[in-house]
Amino acid sequence: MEHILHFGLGSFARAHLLDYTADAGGWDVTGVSLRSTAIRDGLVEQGYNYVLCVQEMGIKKIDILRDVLVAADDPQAVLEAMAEAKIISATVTEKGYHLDAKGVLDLNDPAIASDLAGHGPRTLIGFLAYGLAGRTRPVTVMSCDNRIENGDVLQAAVARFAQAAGLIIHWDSTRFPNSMVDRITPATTDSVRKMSGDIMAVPTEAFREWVIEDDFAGPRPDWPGVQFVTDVAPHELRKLRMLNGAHSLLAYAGLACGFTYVHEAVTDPDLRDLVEQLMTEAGNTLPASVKGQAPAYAKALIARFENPQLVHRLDQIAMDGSQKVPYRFVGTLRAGRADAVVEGIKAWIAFCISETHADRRLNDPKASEITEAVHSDNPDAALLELVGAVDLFELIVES
Ligand code: CS2
Repeated sequence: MEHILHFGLGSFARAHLLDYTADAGGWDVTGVSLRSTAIRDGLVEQGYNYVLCVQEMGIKKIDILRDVLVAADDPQAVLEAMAEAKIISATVTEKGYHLDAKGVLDLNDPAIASDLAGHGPRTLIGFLAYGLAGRTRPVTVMSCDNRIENGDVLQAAVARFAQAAGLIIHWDSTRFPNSMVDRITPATTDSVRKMSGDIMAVPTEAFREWVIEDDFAGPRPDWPGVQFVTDVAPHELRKLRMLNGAHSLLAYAGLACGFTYVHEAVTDPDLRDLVEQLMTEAGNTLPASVKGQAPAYAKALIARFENPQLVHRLDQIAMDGSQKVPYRFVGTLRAGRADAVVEGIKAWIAFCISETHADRRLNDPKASEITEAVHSDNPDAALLELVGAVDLFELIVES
């Protein structure tokens, strides 16, 4: 049995990487939770097995998780597991990379500064830098997070950390493939737990997609249906600008209209028009190799969003906006005329302002900066500054 060490055992990884790997056969997975003990404690009771509740397909048992380590309890055990693994993968969400507004590792971020000072490590970046330092055996580090150039960004962050910490990494034997990941995975609910009889059950849709840069340092599972390509960028742009851009627009504009779920917001005629317009605008910015797929992709996305069985909360999508807005909206806007995307950014700004005025702290790693921006002399400009788009002030705010 070959082995993957995976950082971040949230629902998405359990519905995507683990599902594909279970289908491939011949590989198992050790999970690492960076801080929380909840997933380990929930899963250990059931031998690390859990079920996926796949819409239209039913219950699927996933039994390839071998162990769950909690990094905060025992960082040394994680570093030892890293030394053995041929593939180290990660889904720690956008904020787990600790990047600044320009997309560069923020050495002043408290968690990164603490890892650099040698207390820990506690972050994915710190673990990778210390765990890879001095290693000569080949290893593939595979980001499965939903962001542009996820592998390149992760490698750059680890390199910056290693340089600051004086660690030597043998880059020749280390690969960081980029990938595009997709499967809508709403947070689990009591009714899913009850229906499946598993307190750790993960609800997800039938659709799944994974495109990976064919750049591995060693063996990899034979994941069924995965596309291995030389350039993932066109697929990332298609997915992030169209699917995730539309999701974020529905979240901010939909919450403002009083909706709770994606399937409700997307059936509102005005929001539906706006979302279709955003997908058309985003599709127009795509590289030639995938541009032709955009209309059919948009149609398929609308059908996925309309699925009432998914029960996907808009407030789940609205969280961490400071991390998502840059590549879901701002990138599209820089690539071409996009009026519906402008509406999306305005809806995010309005969301930040109304939540702050209602005294609700945002679920966002930049929550304090957002509060400060909202209370500043020019909230629009200050908020745009946080997502690296203050130069687009006139286009966005004065349009
Ligand atoms: C969503 C994504 O929560 C969000 O921000 O837009 O998690 C989305 O469901 C996935 O990227 C789909 O693959």
